[in-house]
Amino acid sequence: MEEKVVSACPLNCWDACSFHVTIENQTVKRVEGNHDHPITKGKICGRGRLLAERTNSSQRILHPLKKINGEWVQIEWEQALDEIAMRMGEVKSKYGPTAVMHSHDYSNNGLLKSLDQRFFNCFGGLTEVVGSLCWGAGIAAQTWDFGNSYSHAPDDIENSKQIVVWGRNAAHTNMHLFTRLQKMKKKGIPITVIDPMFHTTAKLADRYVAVRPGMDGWLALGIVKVILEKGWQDTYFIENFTHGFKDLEKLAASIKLEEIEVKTDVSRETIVQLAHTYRSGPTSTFLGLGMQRYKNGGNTIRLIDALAAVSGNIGIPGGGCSYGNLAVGQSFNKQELTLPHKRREVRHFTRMFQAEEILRNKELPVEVLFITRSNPLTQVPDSNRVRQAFESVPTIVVVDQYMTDSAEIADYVLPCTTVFEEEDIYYASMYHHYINYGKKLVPPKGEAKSDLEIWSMLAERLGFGEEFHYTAEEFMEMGLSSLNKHGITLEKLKQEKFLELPVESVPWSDRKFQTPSGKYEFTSLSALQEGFTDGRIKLAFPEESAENEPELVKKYPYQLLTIHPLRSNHSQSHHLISNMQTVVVQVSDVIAKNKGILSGDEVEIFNQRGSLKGEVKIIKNGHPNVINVDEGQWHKFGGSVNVLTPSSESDIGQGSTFYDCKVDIQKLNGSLSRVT
Ligand SMILES: Nc1nc2c(c(=O)[nH]1)N[C@H]1C(S)=C(S)[C@@H](COP(=O)(O)OP(=O)(O)OC[C@H]3O[C@@H](n4cnc5c(=O)[nH]c(N)nc54)[C@H](O)[C@@H]3O)O[C@H]1N2
Ligand SMILES: Nc1nc2c(c(=O)[nH]1)N[C@H]1C(S)=C(S)[C@@H](COP(=O)(O)OP(=O)(O)OC[C@H]3O[C@@H](n4cnc5c(=O)[nH]c(N)nc54)[C@H](O)[C@@H]3O)O[C@H]1N2
Ligand code: SF4
Ligand SMILES: [Mo]
Repeated sequence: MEEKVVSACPLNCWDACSFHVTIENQTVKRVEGNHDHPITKGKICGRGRLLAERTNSSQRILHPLKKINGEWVQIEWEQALDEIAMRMGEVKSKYGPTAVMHSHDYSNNGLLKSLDQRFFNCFGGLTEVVGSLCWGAGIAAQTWDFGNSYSHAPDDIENSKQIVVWGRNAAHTNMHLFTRLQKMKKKGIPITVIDPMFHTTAKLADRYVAVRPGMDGWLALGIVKVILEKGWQDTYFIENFTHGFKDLEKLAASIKLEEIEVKTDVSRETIVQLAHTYRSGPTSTFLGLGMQRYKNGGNTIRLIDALAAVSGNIGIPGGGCSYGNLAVGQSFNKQELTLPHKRREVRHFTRMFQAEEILRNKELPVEVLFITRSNPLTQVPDSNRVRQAFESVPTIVVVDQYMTDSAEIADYVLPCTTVFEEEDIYYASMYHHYINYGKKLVPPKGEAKSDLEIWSMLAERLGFGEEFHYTAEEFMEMGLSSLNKHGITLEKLKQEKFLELPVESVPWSDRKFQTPSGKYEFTSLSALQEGFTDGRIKLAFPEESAENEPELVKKYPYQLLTIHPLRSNHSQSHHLISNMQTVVVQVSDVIAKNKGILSGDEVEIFNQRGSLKGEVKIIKNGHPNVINVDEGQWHKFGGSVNVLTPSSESDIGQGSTFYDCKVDIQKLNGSLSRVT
């Protein structure tokens, strides 16, 4: 008999959707949207629906595997865990706990997933990856400017008179914002999209601005300049609630609008129109993550924040500069879950430089590498280097559901459960502030175990088992303990399936900012405290730009973007969708014309780090210098575009610089032979 149960999407995504999952004979049949959820309202995307297939697929890893003489051999859990624990113990007594490294990301948004930190803290420490491939520069920027990164509640868009979507491909990545944009458009609210790619979100816009990649900060300063020249700024807000405005004024005065036009490829007329947009608000700005994945990314976001502040759009209904919504994750009692006081020694490698650090640290080498909730061989930049670094590590343990590129190079692969085979609380610190409950719905396939079970069994063997002598329920209660005073308990969550967190719908409406001065800071005092020489906003160029690297750009003239795929969360779907198994190289019509390239041609794109072959699809109307290859492709289907991207770090926040990347392109003769 079929049964429909409420569950939740675990994927790293803006939307944190609520599901109805149909179960029959202990098997997941279908995943659909839950109409009762106030934000996600019954609509989900293909990635969510595919979670049924992710659970049922015959490609799942069903048993622990060990690589012996280059071949995978199935072994018992007991053997796998005994051997891994013994190796960890040996390494710890010889070198200390930092000889064990944990490379992880956030592929699953479950609260209990943070228990990996409890495990390593109780182990005594580790080499930990810090910073973010995803949004580090922008989070640091907003933290400097506002003291935190908070978003307006989704429905507050109803109060906007102008909407600017700045570097967020909502149609592909944030479907419930897209639905709201469509609604607002119908109501006649003007929508502006600023993005070098003319994608589905751009098509919806009333005004589309094809900014030169990495130059959004300059554009924002241009708009500020016009606002100040015309006297359209919110003087009351600036005088009473901000710090450092004079520095911003000086920066604006230091550059001519003509220069901004030339550098950004945006005309004066458009810049003036954008100033009007910010003047005739409330104007809500939805920042994406695209324009901060550059060397100058932090300053870019600071300049856009500054524009929202100068134009009086902070702390008002229908306004805001919405990026992350950290208030969500900050609501939980993570201290009690992760026990940070237990760690004795820790070494930090940034996510961006994890490969370089492994290769560089010869005196205290990484002896054991754990990879969980991530697929770094595909997702971390400069993947040839990542491969080289990881292959130099004596023991690699991967916990995953599938034989990914990262799993392929491991010594042990431990099979883990999918969302429907385990219980957890799901949330995203991105778009809305509801948390969802997900029950265990079906038995694990094969011998798969949850991450929590795996950490618990290893902890037992390593002598700190008692720290894991709690049930999943008890751990969830621990995490929710900070919310009990607001009436949020596990019992209530289980009953209602989703609950609204006590998070403000219109952040900063009291004009009390979490910065050292308590004001909005155009010049950041936190920056000074963190040891930066001054906290002023800088007007900088991307790293791989004609201004910074003229010789390099002569050799590799085209901007390579590597945006997120529509039908996959990063690398998670390609093996399950047959027509996603090639590399598609999207080339602007201008480049294609210059190079005599036609749609369907086989091409190679290359730079100083690597090369990648793929089939051309011509794109139009965006910035003329852009080539895009969606990130996430598997080695066996042609390979990850990260063979080309730079491992560098953003100006602030230890963020990535994936899109700060130049390539050249050449047409190949003959048909594309796939790597198998
Ligand atoms: N379908 C799908 N949805 C996803 C994900 C996925 O993998 N697939 N991943 C999830 C995750 S982890 C994240 S972080 C979010 C990301 O959500 P988004 O920020 O919406 O997505 P990105 O693909 O990172 O691309 C950002 C956009 O930035 C644009 N861009 C690139 N460079 C610049 C620039 O210099 N200036 C401007 N203005 N725009 C620029 C790109 O053209 C693209 O449209 O999406 C989440 N949702
Ligand atoms: N070129 C380029 N590269 C990028 C980006 C880009 O825009 N361009 N975007 C970056 C961004 S924003 C992000 S967030 C990162 C994402 O990087 P990752 O998080 O490494 O990417 P995923 O492909 O989602 O890989 C997650 C892996 O975790 C596994 N997994 C899923 N659920 C679980 C679980 O519960 N437990 C365990 N142990 N494993 C699980 C999946 O099977 C999958 O193999 O990629 C970054 N890489
Ligand atoms: S991937 Fe995002 S949009 Fe799709 S179902 Fe999951 S949370 Fe919703
Ligand atoms: Mo991300």
